[in-house]
Amino acid sequence: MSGMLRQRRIGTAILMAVGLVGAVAVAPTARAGPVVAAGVTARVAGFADLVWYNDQTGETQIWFMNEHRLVRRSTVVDANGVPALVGPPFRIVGISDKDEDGHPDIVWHHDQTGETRIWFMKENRIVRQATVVDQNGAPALVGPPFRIVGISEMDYFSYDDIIWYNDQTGETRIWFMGREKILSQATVLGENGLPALVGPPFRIVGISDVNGDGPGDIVWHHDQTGETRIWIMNIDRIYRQATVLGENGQPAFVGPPFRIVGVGDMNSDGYADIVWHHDQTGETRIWFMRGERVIRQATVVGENGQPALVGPPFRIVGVSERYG
Ligand SMILES: [Ca+2]
Ligand SMILES: [Ca+2]
Ligand SMILES: [Ca+2]
Repeated sequence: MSGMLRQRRIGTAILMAVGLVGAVAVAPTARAGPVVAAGVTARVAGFADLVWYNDQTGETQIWFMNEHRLVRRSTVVDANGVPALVGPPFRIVGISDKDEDGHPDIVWHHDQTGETRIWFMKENRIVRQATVVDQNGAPALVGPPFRIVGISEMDYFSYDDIIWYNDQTGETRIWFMGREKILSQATVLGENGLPALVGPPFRIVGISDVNGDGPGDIVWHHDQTGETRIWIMNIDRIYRQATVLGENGQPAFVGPPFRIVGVGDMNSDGYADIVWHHDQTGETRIWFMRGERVIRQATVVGENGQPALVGPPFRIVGVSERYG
């Protein structure tokens, strides 16, 4: 990717990459500000956007955000400017700036053929489509019991990576990507170096850099207790686990009708935030995070400053991160 490292990957993340992880104590509050290193094309993290999908019409709609404020909404269109309407068996499985051009790209999975397809976007327009391929250039077709649970930068190398979960074994698997090509694969390992196998009632609800050190972290939710749990990752290995704490410092247990619909840095401070949706009122609520701690909450508001309440047939299918 021609040296286009993200700013926030510079620093502790690189030390971790060369095996100094044990020597690096990352205190969230002591996180250094953006640093521009020589020879690196610096990028400024932007606000994450929300992506909605209409189950009836097949419309995909991007909400360009400024923190919890909706700036404008746009329907995704094809190269000719015509709304790109897509339905089952294709399903949106993640949003990411896969080619790091500052625009969120949309990742689809075909439930029957197992194809993973990427829409490379410029704002709300599809500029290129590609099928994910293996090292030999052949389409990488994968289906149940594996399913895609997130797209995130896991190794701070090359492009955003695709994370799979195996519903039968509880394995979490990472495809390290070079644009649409799989460069390598790895099973997520626990602190003890063995595969970290987890099943229901825990469920992966989002993947993004929660502690601000670069690599994406894996966010789980417990369907019964309402606990939100984070695997702080060092590439494919769990570095630390933490339960999300509320503003009062106590574990924050939340369950239905609130549901986590994505994780991404909504206020551009380097720490991923947790986005909830209320199934009954249509409220979208953001937990602004500092590591595993909620520091502030806000309801998403529309262009008029009023709560933007949206429900079926629309649902949030992903939270992007913008760079540039
Ligand atoms: Ca990567
Ligand atoms: Ca991280
Ligand atoms: Ca944030």
